[in-house]
Amino acid sequence: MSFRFGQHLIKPSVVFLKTELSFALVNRKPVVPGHVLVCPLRPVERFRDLRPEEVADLFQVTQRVGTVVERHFQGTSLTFSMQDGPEAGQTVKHVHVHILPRKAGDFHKNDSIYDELEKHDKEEEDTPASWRSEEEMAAEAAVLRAYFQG
Ligand code: AMW
Repeated sequence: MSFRFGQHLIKPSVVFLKTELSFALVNRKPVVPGHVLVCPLRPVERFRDLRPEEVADLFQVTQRVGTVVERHFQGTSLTFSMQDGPEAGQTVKHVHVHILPRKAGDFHKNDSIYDELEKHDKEEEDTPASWRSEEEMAAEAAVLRAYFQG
């Protein structure tokens, strides 16, 4: 079985957490190490389309995943971001929260991370050659999955 992420079919090997209403996957093109995504299982386009229980689950998963990726990738802070609609930079028409571990000095200007987020998956920049291999993504997902087991 695979997961739907907008127009993409996501293999279970790159998903590291699934709850009743949400799932978390590793990014094929992380802006920083540990840049992951949390999505509702139901493939709706906009945040306003979510039901209250989906919002609650999405944010609970976001909180749990943020804690894990900050620790695992030796961050000291987190950037959470949601691009909700095309004018906000959304490219995949399925609600998702970006979680990005942050460290001192990771960007020359702190808010440059938003410029990077805006352009990293735009057409000219987002060629298959710039994506990580499935093996690398599955290996990262396996390590993260272990934090949520037992
Ligand atoms: W958006 O610009 O819609 O806020 O963000 C889409 C995100 O999804 C980007 O970070 C992009 O790299 C990531 N992405 C797109 N397709 C896939 C995929 N098949 N597997 C993993 N990550 C993906």
